[in-house]
Amino acid sequence: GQTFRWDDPFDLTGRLTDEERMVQDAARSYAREALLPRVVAAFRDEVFDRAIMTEMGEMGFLGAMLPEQYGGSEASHVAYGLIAREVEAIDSGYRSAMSVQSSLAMYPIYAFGSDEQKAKFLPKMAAGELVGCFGLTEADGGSDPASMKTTAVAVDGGYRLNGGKYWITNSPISDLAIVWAKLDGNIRGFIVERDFDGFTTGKIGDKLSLRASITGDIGLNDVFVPEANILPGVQGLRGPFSCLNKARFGIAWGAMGAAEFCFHASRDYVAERTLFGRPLSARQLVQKKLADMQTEIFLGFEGAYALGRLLDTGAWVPEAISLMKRNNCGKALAVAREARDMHGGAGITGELHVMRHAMNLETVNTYEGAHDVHALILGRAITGEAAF
Ligand code: TGC
Ligand code: FAD
Repeated sequence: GQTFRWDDPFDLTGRLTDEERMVQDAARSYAREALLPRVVAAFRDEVFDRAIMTEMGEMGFLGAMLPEQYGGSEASHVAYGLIAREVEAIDSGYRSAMSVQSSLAMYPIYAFGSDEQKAKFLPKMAAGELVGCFGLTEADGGSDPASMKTTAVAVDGGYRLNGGKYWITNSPISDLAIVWAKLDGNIRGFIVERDFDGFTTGKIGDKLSLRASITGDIGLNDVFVPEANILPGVQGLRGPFSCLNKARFGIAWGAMGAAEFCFHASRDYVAERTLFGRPLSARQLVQKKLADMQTEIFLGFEGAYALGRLLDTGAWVPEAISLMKRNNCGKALAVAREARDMHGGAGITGELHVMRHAMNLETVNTYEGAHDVHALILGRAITGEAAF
């Protein structure tokens, strides 16, 4: 007969393809051997090591779902999710770097770019040689991107861009930015390259969350973008939202990867910690907390897995992504906070990681559509009334 596996109760591993298992093993080894040893200092010092992009490129993690011609391996959505799970088990900021490159910078070029744009940028981005960022959010209200003020005006040979973006992952280290701007009132995507005049990026400091990820702004002061750099294949909010669909799906896996780390850490900690003559693990209250964590984490993975299979076959809808992004981020944040509590005072230290996960997940619960914004997306689908 089968035995209950506390760390894989629904045999998720057994339902992966051989290829997906290989990707998972590679991502797990890389994350534990290369990322875990540097994360405590990176978070403390608020630095992102640019070399990580090159390493992830070598590992084949960047744009993994794209065809080989563009540096990918036609990995499944589930494989992409598994990479996010393993990387975010170490730090949400490292997963951010991967998601932005794959889903928010490479994907729009792949889905909406010209053949020339794909050939010029994608292989180098897959290798981590070029870093991309995604500029949708502006300072006046991230939840409402339709209200953006950044504009593009058609000029001889191209466009002039004016405006600015705020809260942009990787912008200070990026070689190119996918900038969404209004051209005659219509949202269009532009590939803005580092050396274009009038393009500036500044670092946002003093974050108390996602400190191992670099976040910045984008300034666009009369930036000339040649005709060759507009994304020809899409108009309107469907452009940026198509990228967000992919990234939000990955976050549904990643957030649960962070929660899973916290669950394992808590289980280990309570087994070691003896109080009132017995280990904490022998206490009912503690066991209930572990059971609650396990339940939320593995239900979250099941949902993410089901969604991944739907994405692979094309039978998905954006609302299902909102449901999983919202649920898994909210639940992961609750698990990380509980883990911090179960570690007592030691839970606040950097070396035990759990409080860093909780702090990071505050951002993860907000970006890519805040928790309540996804509730409103679902609410609109349930009732037919838009309540934004
Ligand atoms: P709405 O009327 O709902 O839609 C406008 C047009 O867009 C289409 N659309 C979608 N297409 C594809 N996929 C989706 N998920 C789509 N959602 C909407 C829609 O069909 C429509 O097309 P058309 O042709 O009819 O015009 O637009 P709205 O303005 O009412 O939007 C409402 C709302 C709140 C749902 C939306 O604005 C929203 O999702 N807000 C949240 C913003 C957000 O997620 N920002 C993320 C910024 S990037 C980021 O955070 C990166 S962090 C990365 C990291 O570090 O990991
Ligand atoms: P607001 O939109 O001002 O929301 C504030 C609060 O109001 C939230 O609780 C929200 O749920 C709530 N709210 C909003 N609308 C309603 C409503 N109608 N009814 C009730 N409540 C509502 N953006 C990018 O474009 N690219 C990036 O790479 C990127 N990286 C990021 C990295 C970090 C570290 C962070 C913190 C953010 C990043 N973002 C990025 C921006 C992110 O997507 C936004 O922060 C997010 O969309 C929320 O926007 P906001 O911060 O302006 O909050």
